[in-house]
Amino acid sequence: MGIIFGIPNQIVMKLRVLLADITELAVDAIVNAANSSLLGGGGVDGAIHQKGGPVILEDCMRIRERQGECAPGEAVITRAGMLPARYVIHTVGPVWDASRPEAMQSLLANCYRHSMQLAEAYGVQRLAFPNISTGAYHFPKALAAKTAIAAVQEFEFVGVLKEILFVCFDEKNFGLYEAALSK
Ligand code: AR6
Repeated sequence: MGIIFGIPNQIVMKLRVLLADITELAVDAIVNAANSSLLGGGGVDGAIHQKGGPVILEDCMRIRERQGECAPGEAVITRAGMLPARYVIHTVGPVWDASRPEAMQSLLANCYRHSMQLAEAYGVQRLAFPNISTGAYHFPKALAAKTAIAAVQEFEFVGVLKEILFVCFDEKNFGLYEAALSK
């Protein structure tokens, strides 16, 4: 299920919008809306660690030993444990600050960009994103959808990624993505 949209000048890239639980998708990689600690939390982060099992946390701890915390806008990759996906790309969205909307958009766009860069470096063809920062981090949903779609449409793909899925968990986000991509 879902709706397929093409990016006009990149005919091989498909964008899909789904209303689904991202932990159930058998894609090459799913993206986690993590926090800087990389040690897990609630929302989609909690669901990914819970269903994927301890392997994900083990890999996150190794990354922390190597590089410390993950800054907002950055991304790291781990195995996916018991999840049907092959990898989990953990990115840290910005905590919404209404006094700095442009900085917020730029950080959120970086989450998408850095996740796609990492995905291509690992040979990922199908990548699924949740609606990063629109839960506990309170980024306004309409602005987040616009920012996410622009980041994907403007990304210079090297040719590895074939399909990007925007996985929505609520009707409001699903409607926003559908409307934005139908234009
Ligand atoms: N599948 C797809 N989307 C989901 C799922 C799921 N299983 N569960 C929730 N969502 P949030 P944030 C949606 O709060 O705003 C965590 O505690 C949810 O409806 O998960 O980036 C982290 O550890 C919303 O649209 O992430 C951080 O501390 C979207 O995922 C903090 O929350 C993001 O909501 C990150 O906050």
